[in-house]
Amino acid sequence: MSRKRLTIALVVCMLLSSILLAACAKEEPSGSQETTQTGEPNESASNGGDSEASKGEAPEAKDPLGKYEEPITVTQVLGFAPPQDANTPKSTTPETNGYVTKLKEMLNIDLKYLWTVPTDQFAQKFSLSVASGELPDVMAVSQSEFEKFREDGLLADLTDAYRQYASPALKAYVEKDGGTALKMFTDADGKILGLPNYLDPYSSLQLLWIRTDWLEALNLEVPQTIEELEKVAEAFVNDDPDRNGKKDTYGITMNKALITWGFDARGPFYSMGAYPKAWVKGSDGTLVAGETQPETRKALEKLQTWYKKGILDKEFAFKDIDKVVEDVVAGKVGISFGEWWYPEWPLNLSKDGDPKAEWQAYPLPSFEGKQGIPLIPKMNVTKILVANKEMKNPEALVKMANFYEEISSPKYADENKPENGYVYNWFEPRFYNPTAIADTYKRVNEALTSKDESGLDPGDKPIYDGAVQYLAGDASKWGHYMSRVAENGGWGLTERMKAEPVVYNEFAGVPTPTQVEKGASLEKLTDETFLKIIVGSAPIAEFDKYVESWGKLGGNDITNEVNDWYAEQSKK
Ligand SMILES: [Ca+2]
Repeated sequence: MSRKRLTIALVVCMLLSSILLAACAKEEPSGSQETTQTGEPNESASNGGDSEASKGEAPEAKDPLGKYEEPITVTQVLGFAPPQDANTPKSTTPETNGYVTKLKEMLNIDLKYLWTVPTDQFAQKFSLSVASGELPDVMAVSQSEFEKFREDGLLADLTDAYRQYASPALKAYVEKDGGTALKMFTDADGKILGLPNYLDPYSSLQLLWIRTDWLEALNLEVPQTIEELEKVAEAFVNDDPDRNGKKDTYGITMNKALITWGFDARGPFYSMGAYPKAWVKGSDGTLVAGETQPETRKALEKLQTWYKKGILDKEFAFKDIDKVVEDVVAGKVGISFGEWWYPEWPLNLSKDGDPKAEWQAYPLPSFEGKQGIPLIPKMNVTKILVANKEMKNPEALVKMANFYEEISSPKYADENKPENGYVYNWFEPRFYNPTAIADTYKRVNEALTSKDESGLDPGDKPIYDGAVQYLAGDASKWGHYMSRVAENGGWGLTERMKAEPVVYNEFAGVPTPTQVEKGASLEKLTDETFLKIIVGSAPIAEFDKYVESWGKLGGNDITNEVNDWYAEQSKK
């Protein structure tokens, strides 16, 4: 599950950063397999020059950026790629990174790399370090690594360090969700063992995207129910919505990976109250695997009829996402379930090919009188910052994170530049605003209404400027405007959906032992069975046999393990 979420975040950021956006441009998959989205911090901590006060017993606030009187050394390891920004001086190395030299100047911390390797060698090198017990002081780790380190007792207690030293800017990010994520990395005694970075869980919310120009061409209304959607989709197949005299369009996109990061079956399933490959709360309060529930059976039955009617592409079971995107861009399809960022890619390309193409987002339709409720992850953790328990100054981890936020603030905008040798993604710890997209959406809309730009953060500016250009008639900014700014656009609707019910994927733990052992073969069984049912090569009754096999082949054990984890969480 976490890999899936990671892929989504990675892809979104790849897409977005290729499209101009500063708010997502600072993104990098590092050796520690994390992916982050960034926003600009909007608070900055005071830069005091106080010397380190003596360690009091009671947690009392200390200067977040207090300079050590004597230099201290903090060790790290790094998997790195060449700087993304072409303006970075060629001579810049991880050791001469502007962040590293500035850290020394401001805090008197010497950052030493035990080793640095190209990103693709990081995982192997890091597991060797783990095996040999030669861990650095500060590490950015995955959830699985965190669990292993915690079980092995390798992690420093960060409670006092965080409570005493975290700057308001850092706290605002780490605890933006009210402390839920932080609690996941706090042990049973209340000791904070890791500081999480995470994304807004709503960033994967499913919406219904429809070509409203096709609706208008055929004199159809926006569908509110699955039944109406089916009628619209049939008309898109049979009634020549593009008016070229050929039967060359189909209704709804889907690709061979049914549950993935785009152009897939999540939207139709969720609309019908089915949540395959998610752990949702069952009627007795325990967690159940969505793929084995009666709602999923019913949804598969419906998808089977859609396939038969030609609403789904006859070739979808052979198509990956790229192929489906080609259909969208070529104007062959008018309905696609998906996320807020579709206008930025690839709907913008569909519009480039056909300026009349109008894509609009709507909430999930209802099914049999019940409103479709989208699924979102309970938690979307991208990486966890931890300290080795041997580390002499664990508070330095927190102070370094404070430093990153400080240096990212507008105050340092002239100094903190690639041409000055600052390579942000070689530096850890970096924490980002989990609600950067939502915050930018809000500020940009306020500025558009008031015509006053003074409330904008530096990262908002390109989005604001693009919106102004779009509103003045520059159609090339449509994708950008419809994704991030328009009230009826992708994020605008996502933001409104925050007031509506959601279903949570409740399991946010590391893979359970049986999942590790049998999860992949169970996923394969699920994928193959569902595809066979949808394309009609197996009858719906196959589902009942599947549910039985799924349980026997490890699913029942996994369900127990997942519920053990769940019971554990509720005790915290
Ligand atoms: Ca046609």
